[in-house]
Amino acid sequence: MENSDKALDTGAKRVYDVAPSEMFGEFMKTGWAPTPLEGITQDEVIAYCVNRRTELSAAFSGLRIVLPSGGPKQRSNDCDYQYRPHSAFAYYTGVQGVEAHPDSVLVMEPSGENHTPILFINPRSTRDTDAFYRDAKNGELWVGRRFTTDEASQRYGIDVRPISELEVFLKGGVAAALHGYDEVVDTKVKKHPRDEELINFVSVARLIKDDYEIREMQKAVDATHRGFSDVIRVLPAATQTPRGERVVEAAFFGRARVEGNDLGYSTIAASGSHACILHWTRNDGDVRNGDLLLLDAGVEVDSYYTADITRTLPISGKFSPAQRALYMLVYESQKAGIEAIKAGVPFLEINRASHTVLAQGLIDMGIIKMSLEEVMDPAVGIHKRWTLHGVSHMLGMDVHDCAHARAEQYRDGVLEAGMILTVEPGLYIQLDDELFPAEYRGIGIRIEDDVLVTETGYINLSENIPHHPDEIEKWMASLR
Ligand SMILES: [Mn+2]
Repeated sequence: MENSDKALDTGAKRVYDVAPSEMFGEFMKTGWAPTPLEGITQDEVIAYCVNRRTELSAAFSGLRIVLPSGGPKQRSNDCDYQYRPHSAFAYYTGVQGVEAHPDSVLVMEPSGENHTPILFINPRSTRDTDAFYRDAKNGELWVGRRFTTDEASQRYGIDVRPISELEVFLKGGVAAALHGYDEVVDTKVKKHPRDEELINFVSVARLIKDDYEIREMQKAVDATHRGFSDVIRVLPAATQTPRGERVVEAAFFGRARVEGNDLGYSTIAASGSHACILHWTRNDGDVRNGDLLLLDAGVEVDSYYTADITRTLPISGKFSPAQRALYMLVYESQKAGIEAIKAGVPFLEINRASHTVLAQGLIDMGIIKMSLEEVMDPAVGIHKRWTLHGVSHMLGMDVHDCAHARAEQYRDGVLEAGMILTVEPGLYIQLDDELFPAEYRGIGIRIEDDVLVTETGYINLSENIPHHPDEIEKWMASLR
C-alpha cells in the first residue's frame, strides 16, 4: 500500500494529500448509502466502570481529572506499533480491545459533590468530510469504521464528544492529570500539586480486583494454558529448526492473537542455559533434546488483563535425574510460597517462605556450608547467587501491576482478599558456576503461578497447568 503522494503535516494529524480537484472532492461526497450501526450494547464491564468512577470521584471531589489513553508509538517513518491504551484509561472507561484508538481522553468534570465523565474520541469520519479517504491515521477507508460520538455514548454509557473540542474544553482550567501521554493534555493542563496523588490512586485502585476482573484474569490464565499446550506440540519441530526458540515464541504468540488482544509482555523462550539469563527475550537459540525449556509467557485478553505463567519443560518429554532434583526443590519452594498466602499476611512473607525452602535445599545439597539461620540473615543472603529475583508481584492489566503504589501499600503491606499476584521462585545455575557439580551447570528453573488472595487462603488460578514433574511428563506425552 504505497502512497505516492507526499504526506502533509497539518497540525497533529498526518493527511495524505491526493490533491483532490474540487470536482473530485464533491464527487467523493455523493452516492453513499447510510451505514448506521444497529444494536449497540454495553459490555458487562460498564457497570463496574460506574463503581470505579464513583470511587475516583470521591477521592478528588471538586477537582477536574484528566486521564488520557495515550498516543501512537512510532516504529519507523509512518508505521506505528500496535496500539494499546493506558491501563487507567481502560479501567475507568471500559474501552477495550480493537475499540481502543489513540488520542482519546477521559475527563471527569466536577459537578456538585460528584463528577460527570466525558469521553473525548476521534469519531467516525463520515462521508460528508474528506477525512474518510484522505486521513491515513483516522480515515475510515484507511483504518476502518469507528463509532460516532452517539454510538460511543451508547456503548460506554457516558457523554462522548469529538477530540477536536478538547483543547477549548481544557483551556485555562485546573486539573489533576496523567502527564506524558498526550500532547494536548500536556500543553493545555498545567501541572497540579495533586498529580502524584492521582498517579498513585489510579494504580492502587487496581490492587483489589472486582468480580469482573477476577473472571477476566481466569480467562487470560486459561488461554495461556492453551498457549503452553501449543508450544509443547511444536517442540519436536523446534528441535529441527535453527533458532528453535523462535518456533516456541511464535506458537505462543499465535494463541495470544487468536484468543486475546496480544501478549501481556515479551515472551521468554529460554532453552538450555539461556534459562539462567532472566530476561532472555532474544529467543534466538536452538532447542535441543535433553535440555530444559523455560517458558515465561502470558496472553493478554481483550480487556487487557494478562496472565504471567512460567513452566520449565524437558524438551525430550522426560526430566533427567539432575533436572528433576533441582526442579523438585523449586517445586517445594513454590508450594511453600503459595501456602503462605491469605488475607492479613505480610506481602513479603511469600518471598520469605519460598526462599527458606530454597536455602535449606542448597544447604542439604552441600552447596551452602552455613546454617539456615545464617543464610537467611538479610545481611548474608548468599543463596541469592542462585535465586536472583523476588518471588511475587501484583498482576492485572499490567504484568507488573499497581507499580505506582507506595511501599506501605504493596511491598511492605499485608495481603488483602481480591489481590492477584504471582508466586515464582527460581533456581539458576550458571554454566560457569564451579560451586555446583558439572551435571547441574546450565540448568535454570522457574515455576510461576497466578494466585488470588482470599479471606481464608488463596485460589491458584493456574492450578490446572501441570506443575509436578510427573504431571508435566504426562501432559507432554498426551500432546505428542
Ligand atoms: Mn512474573
